[in-house]
Amino acid sequence: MSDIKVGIPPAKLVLVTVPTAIPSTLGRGDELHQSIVSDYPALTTNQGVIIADNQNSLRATAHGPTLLEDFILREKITHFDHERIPERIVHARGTGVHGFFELTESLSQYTTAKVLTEVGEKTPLFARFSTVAGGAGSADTPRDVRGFAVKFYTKQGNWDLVGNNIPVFFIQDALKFPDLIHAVKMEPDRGFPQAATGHDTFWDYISLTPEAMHMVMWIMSDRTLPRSLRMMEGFGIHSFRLINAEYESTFVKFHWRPKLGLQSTLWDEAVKISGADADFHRRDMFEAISNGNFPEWELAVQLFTQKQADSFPFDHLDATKLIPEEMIPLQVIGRMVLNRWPDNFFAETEQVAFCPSHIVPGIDFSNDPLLQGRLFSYLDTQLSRLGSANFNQIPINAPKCPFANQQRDGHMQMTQPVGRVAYEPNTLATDSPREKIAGGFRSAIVVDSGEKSRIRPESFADHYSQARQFYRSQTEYEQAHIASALVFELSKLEHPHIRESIVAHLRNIDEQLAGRVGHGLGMKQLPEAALKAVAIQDMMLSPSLQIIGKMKATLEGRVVGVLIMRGSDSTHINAIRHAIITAGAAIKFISPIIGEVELSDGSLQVIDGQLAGTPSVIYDAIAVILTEISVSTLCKEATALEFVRDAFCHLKAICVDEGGNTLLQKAGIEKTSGVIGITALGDFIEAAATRQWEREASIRTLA
Ligand code: HDE
Repeated sequence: MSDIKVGIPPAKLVLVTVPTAIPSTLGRGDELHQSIVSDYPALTTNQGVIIADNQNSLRATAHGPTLLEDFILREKITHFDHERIPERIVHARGTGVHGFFELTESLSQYTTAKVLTEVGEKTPLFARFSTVAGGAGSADTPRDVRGFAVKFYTKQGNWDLVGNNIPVFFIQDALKFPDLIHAVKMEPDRGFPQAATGHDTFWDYISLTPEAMHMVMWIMSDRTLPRSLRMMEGFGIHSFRLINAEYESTFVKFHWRPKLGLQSTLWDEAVKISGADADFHRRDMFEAISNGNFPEWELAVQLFTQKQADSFPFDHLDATKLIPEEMIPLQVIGRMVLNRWPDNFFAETEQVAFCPSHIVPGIDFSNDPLLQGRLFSYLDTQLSRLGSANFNQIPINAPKCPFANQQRDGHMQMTQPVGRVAYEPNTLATDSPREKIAGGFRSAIVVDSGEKSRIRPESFADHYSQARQFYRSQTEYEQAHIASALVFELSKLEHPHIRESIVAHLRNIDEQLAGRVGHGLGMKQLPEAALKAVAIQDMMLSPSLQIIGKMKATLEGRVVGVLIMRGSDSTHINAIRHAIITAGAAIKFISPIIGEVELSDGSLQVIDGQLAGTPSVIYDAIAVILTEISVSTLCKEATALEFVRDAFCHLKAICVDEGGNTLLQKAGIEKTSGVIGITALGDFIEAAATRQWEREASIRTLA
């Protein structure tokens, strides 16, 4: 007999005794495994039968065929074969988190929905953030809209606010949605591109859909390149209605505003992040929650009456339009805190079923034709995705308030109702559920008249005014990014006529923008401006549409990467660590070799990332603390030079000591603004809280 230590999870690591001589006739090949698991709960089949051997299937002889009789093998493989469910046709890649909503201002004047009237009440919720175009296994950081869906488990039933991180949408009518999505997803004959808009079918469709022009401005802006899911806004997009106790209705638009402020990456940075860490956003959220840095958003509303809506220079029922904050101010009514990572990704994040039709008494829909179509689509898609009308019984989807009705049976029915009555009304079961007026859901009283027809109102015909307002409201840096993004995307097209058609639309938005893009695409002459149905309005500028204007000058929630090597100055490192942590950020140490690095005072610093595997794109700012000896080695490492070059080109603050400065010089980086010596740590922290926008013109040709 001999003692053998085996590799199993640390919590259960045990020393076990196994016989050295095992009868060769057993021939199992897993005697070690057998002996160590004896202390664990028994492994069983789905019928509860204890499995004696989970490593070998039942064979006719040692070298013979496997027997069909092996019910254990068949049950296990069959279950495995059916483990995947259809991924969402859109928003397939997502990250879900549990949390709560706390109301801080009551809207009781406007609604009977308790979630919006009971101040201090904490309503549990589940939020799922997603990209739109890519499959479930695609990367987190393509240029794409982000889904922002929240399921509130209120005392009056589940309320799903299924929004995006952009306040407008591509189309005005639900009938167009399948075409839009077919155009943006990978092209059906070739099966690519995955999660990208830079291809012919997308822009072909867009070129024929002028109503998409406002959304095009948003998706070509850095809004589609969020730095973190924790640093983006969310919007319910459509107008909804709030209904009060007197059945009076008020229109409402919902907005989520991140506590950490808005922040995006640059395009080159996002592209490189995709390669460095395809799970960048999911990991960022996971780490924030695990470290107790719970992300938080304010919930704000824009409330307005029909009379006010009639005075808007656009139609609020048109989902390609927003109501500028300067026109109807935002009222903050509560906060959402995300504080618990799901136990099981599939059971919760994958199986959660959001439906805009899930609303509670006191909230109602508007006649926005896009919203009306969504009310059908989501329930329908859950039936195909989750396979049964009983998807509401899956724990993540079940209301947390009592629910009871006479709906019965169906695939995967989990409940076992008793008694002979399965209908309402009845006289036979006095305790069976009945309809109830008090507290029951009532629709808003809306009077509509007109002819039934396939028609869009004339008030939906202005496709360019808000696109212009958005573009002109941006800072010069953001305008340049929009122009560059259009050049990049359109340069990918095989068909020049599609490029021209888009530039023809841009001429209606802003001549200067059209000129920049046309020039970037090598057009000798700009095409005629696209036809427009109505005159374009010059609307008042709205600075609240910027990202830069809404960025918070803070390092809170950010991460600083510090490149060190053996002998790096411990005084510098301690000072920088203290400054970063005091500023509310996390610090990560990077070195060419993983493990521990001995610093100048002999202390050991644990390394979080190996240089080649953790490039500077995944940090918000960097520091480089090196000795003259170590820097001479690093100057020959392309990854080290890229580490500092990328940080510089992505407009990040860089802190260096003398050794670090030598690396910068080798990489051709001048000590300009935002490149700061270790003695001016206060300046570094201040610079790291933002990006060095003025640096950009010196390192990139802005279209
Ligand atoms: Fe969706 N959308 N959508 N959508 N959508 C889906 O439902 C659809 C639209 C949004 O994390 C699908 O469960 C139609 C606008 C989010 O699970 C599907 C139309 C907005 C999510 C569907 C729209 C959204 C979805 C696919 C035009 C912002 C992910 C899987 C009428 C307000 C939710 C699913 C999650 C998902 C249909 C337009 C947001 C097929 C028909 C506008 C955040 O039902």
